[in-house]
Amino acid sequence: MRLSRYFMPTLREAPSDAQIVSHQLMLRAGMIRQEAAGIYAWLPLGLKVLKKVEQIVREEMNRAGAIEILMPTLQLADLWRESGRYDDYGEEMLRIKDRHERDLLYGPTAEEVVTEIFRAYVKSYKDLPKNLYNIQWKFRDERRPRFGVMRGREFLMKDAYSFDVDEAAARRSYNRMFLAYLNVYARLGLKAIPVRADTGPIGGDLSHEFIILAETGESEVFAHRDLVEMGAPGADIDWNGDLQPLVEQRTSLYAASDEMHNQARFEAEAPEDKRMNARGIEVGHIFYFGEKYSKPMKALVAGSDGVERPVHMGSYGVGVSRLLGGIIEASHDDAGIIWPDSVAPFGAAVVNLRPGEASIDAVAEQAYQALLGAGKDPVLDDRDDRPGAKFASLDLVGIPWQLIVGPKGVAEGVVEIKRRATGERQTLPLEAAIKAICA
Ligand code: 5CA
Repeated sequence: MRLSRYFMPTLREAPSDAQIVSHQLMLRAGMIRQEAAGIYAWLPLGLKVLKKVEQIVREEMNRAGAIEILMPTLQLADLWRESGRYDDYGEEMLRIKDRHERDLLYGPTAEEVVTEIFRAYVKSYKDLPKNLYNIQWKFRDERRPRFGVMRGREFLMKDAYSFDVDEAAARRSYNRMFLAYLNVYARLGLKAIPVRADTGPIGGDLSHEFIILAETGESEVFAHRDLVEMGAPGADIDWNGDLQPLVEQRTSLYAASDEMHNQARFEAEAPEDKRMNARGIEVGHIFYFGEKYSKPMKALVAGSDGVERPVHMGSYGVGVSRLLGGIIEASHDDAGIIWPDSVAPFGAAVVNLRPGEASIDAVAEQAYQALLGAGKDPVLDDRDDRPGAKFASLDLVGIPWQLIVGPKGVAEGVVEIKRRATGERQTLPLEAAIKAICA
């Protein structure tokens, strides 16, 4: 991609209504454009990062045995009448009528739809367990949409739904998602803390929220400090084995959202110097709710004894679009965003300081082709602009590497590389520079 032909509308100043740094930086970097309160268009750079985050979530879901489907954004009100949630959900639900006066809604979540799909096909315990997920836009008519993609009205969610024969099996499915979530956040460069959580309108009795620490976060957490440093389990655990010890290792340390917090228990379970009370961003929420939907919606499976019983379900949400804001809150400096390599919109930028000057263009093109061949997804900054302005915009949008090609270096047979995260610079022959970037 050549920046001279790209669409990256960066802004010098953030609009004054953007209160938190991630919202300001997403607007300034030309990632999103607000179309209505809490509703955004995704511009090229924002869309690229969104797709990368989505793909990491997808890979970790697949690894943990979940199967991808795609459910519609528009859902029939009648399904929600079956579960009893149509009237309960309140003003957050966007209700729509079609030309036949049928009641539809823009899905805020998909327990009803997935239960309808499941009950149409699965009848026996022999077909269990199953976990179906989708990555789809949701709509919640939030009273106070704010902080950009953090609390949108339209937002992208990964929602997975597990189906099991009984509670013990459902808890095994829950454990798989619990650990898969930790792997997702680790790949995004985030430290997420699983905390015991309230179940709200989804229902059920077992639930965890995954919180990343940030002062601007809307959630409050109380947790044992050691939990923050405890790493993710890693991709190579035995997903079909007993995961309970790995889960217990993490759930045995005190951690609760403010709704679930119990100060006396906190003080009994965590020594004073290990007690942390901080703000954070909820980037995932998982629930086990048993028969809450399967019973009223008659999603029944025959057990090994031939008796039909409601299937046991859980649901597992990741705020995919919210994660972009979360990553930026966790990783930025005064100059702009610092993307982790795993989700950066481009892997490296080749900065041509003299576009139009043949000898410089040739080296820049050679560098660009080499990075392209190495799968680094580079961008070529061939814009006719002051070097200072080019560097500032590349720092702002957070591309992890800059490879700078200018007249002085070309005369000496070298280029300069700069690592965005540390500001560290090296002057090297082109081949060594490519190697350093690809290491
Ligand atoms: N059905 C369940 C799980 S599949 C569910 O809807 N859970 S949820 O309500 O907790 O949402 C899942 C995740 O979506 C949250 O953890 C949060 O990260 C994200 N999310 C929720 N509301 C919004 C919003 N208004 N804007 C952006 N992200 C949101």
